[in-house]
Amino acid sequence: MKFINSFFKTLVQQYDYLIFVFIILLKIYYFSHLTNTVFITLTPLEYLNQFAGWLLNLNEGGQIFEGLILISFGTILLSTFWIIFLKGKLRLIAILVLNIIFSFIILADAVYFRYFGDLISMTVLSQLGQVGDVGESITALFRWSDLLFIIDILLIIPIFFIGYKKDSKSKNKFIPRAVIGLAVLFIGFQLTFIPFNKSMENGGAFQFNKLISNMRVYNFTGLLGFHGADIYRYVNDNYLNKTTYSAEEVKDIDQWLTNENNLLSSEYEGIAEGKNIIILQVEALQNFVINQEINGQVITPNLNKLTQEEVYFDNFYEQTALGRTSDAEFLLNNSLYPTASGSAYMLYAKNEYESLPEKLKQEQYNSTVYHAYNPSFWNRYIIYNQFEIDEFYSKEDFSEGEAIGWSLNDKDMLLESLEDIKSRAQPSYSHLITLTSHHPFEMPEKYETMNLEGYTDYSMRYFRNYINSIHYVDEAVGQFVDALKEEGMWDNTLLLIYGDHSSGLTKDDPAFNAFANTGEEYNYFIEDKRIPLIMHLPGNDQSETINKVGSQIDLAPTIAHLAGIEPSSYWLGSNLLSDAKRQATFRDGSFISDQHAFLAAPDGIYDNGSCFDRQTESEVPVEECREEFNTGIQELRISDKILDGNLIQRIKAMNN
Ligand code: GP9
Ligand code: MN
Repeated sequence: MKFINSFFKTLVQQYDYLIFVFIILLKIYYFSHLTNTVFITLTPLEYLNQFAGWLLNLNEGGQIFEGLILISFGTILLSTFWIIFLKGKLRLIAILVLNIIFSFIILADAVYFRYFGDLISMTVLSQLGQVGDVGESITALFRWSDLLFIIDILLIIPIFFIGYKKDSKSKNKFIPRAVIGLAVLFIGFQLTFIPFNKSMENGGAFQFNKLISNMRVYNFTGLLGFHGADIYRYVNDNYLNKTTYSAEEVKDIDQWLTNENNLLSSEYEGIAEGKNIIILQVEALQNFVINQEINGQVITPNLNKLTQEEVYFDNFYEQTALGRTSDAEFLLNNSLYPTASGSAYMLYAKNEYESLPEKLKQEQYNSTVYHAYNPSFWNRYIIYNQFEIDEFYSKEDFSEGEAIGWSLNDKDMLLESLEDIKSRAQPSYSHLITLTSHHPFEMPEKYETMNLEGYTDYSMRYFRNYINSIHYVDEAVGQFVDALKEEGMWDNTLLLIYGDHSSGLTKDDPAFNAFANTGEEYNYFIEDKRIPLIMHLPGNDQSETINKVGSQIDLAPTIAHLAGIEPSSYWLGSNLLSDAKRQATFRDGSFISDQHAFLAAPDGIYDNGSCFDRQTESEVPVEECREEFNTGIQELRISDKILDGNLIQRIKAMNN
């Protein structure tokens, strides 16, 4: 009885902690209100009802998992339960300090979000000062209403003083406090990890590990959970599990890089020297639609014309991994491989690089990326600084226009980009990244202009959408090329067009299979990765189709070759216009060369893979692929080490 008495007394004495938790929760709620990001959609009563049902096992509690209230609450308890063990002055100070820290984090995130549409991550903090010219405008981002994030700190001090005096009179027993403290820890743990694990199971694990953007992590961890996971990742990568590279090893890699650079010359060397360069990276453009008809209609008339009049690579492959579009960009910019998990854009955003734009800058080029989407997506606005890209013309810079799919339609996007390119000093380097043909390739009906009779089955919807969407994008490319000609820029521009990665149409898609002839394992493997590469070389009027294997990693060395500039020794690709021995190596160790195609087994064991002869398209003994496989694996390892150890910086420091 005595214990129960003192237990309840102690429980009542936790009112200050309760107020504190409630206030932080309110602030987090206010944050999601200001930023218009996910939070609970139920009214408080409905919520409590569902919550109780879930607790008592009466229902699945489906909706309580929507929004972030469970996990937001849980993460506060989890990070502050220890306050319950404190008493007196110490407790008061702890509450105040925690309140100040949390409020500051939430306020900083709110202000940062206003400008970048992103949360402050450890990456951002570790490169403060490089985030562009935001510094001066940060004060302009504050609003009076932001005071709500900190107002209580001033008001709360006197309240605590009253409470503190009262507390000090009563005897505060340890055991009841320990019981309450541990209970709070337990509840915090459950409220954090039950919803977290639930969303990990529901496809969240992929999102969480893929690291597309901070906001996607936030979407199921909540604000404090995001910071917790972010700090954990940072400490783990930089301290706990940091691989160290000895000076010896760094030297060896430097040596290897210098030896490996097989950049032979070609008749086109320097043909684009001092000319404007435009790189047109087309979302999900695969090669199987090029020079093809469906129901008697040409799918990509404009691209086809270019393949016939310009230099066209029909044995060219994409090498992206989980980083999708950003991996394609990464390959173009750095001629390094994407990472095996996550995305290089998120994981290595503060590394030193020797990018193509940086190399071009040394030859007086200015560089701009044009992409009508949120700058924080794929961490672009951060990593572009590392690539020394001068400007990022992103969503808010483009005019409103009609949106198709994810964003502004490609026709307007390309023409508006061209307007801007015209205003740039010469020579300029422009990387245009389209978006209309993004999965699931849906467009307003009026743009679905292809007659796709015979493909109306529901199971064929992606294929159908894809054909219509690519046809639309082809028109956009046609208009863009026409505009370049009208502006008199065509003869003075080096233009490259290629797809970023495959469309995601799979083996199980009957229409895709029949149309692209991908029924056999070998054919699917090739066709799934094959993308067109078209090059318009200024002042060249001979057309050519190049059948030698090439891949995205070869883009930067080739562009440098055409622009007549020295390639970086950190680039792993080689010049596509030369006879250099090449192979397209993929992230899992699979590869395609002129002689062989090797399909790595899911278990990663070499002998379980399949080796094909490209001439006969038939499977041959796996041994025949061994040598090229080893070459590929070696390159992947070097690339991974360069990223993991930030070795470009190390090597530069070493050689200085
Ligand atoms: C958005 C775009 C998304 O910026 O890059 O493309 P994805 O990576 O999903 O292909
Ligand atoms: Mn993409």
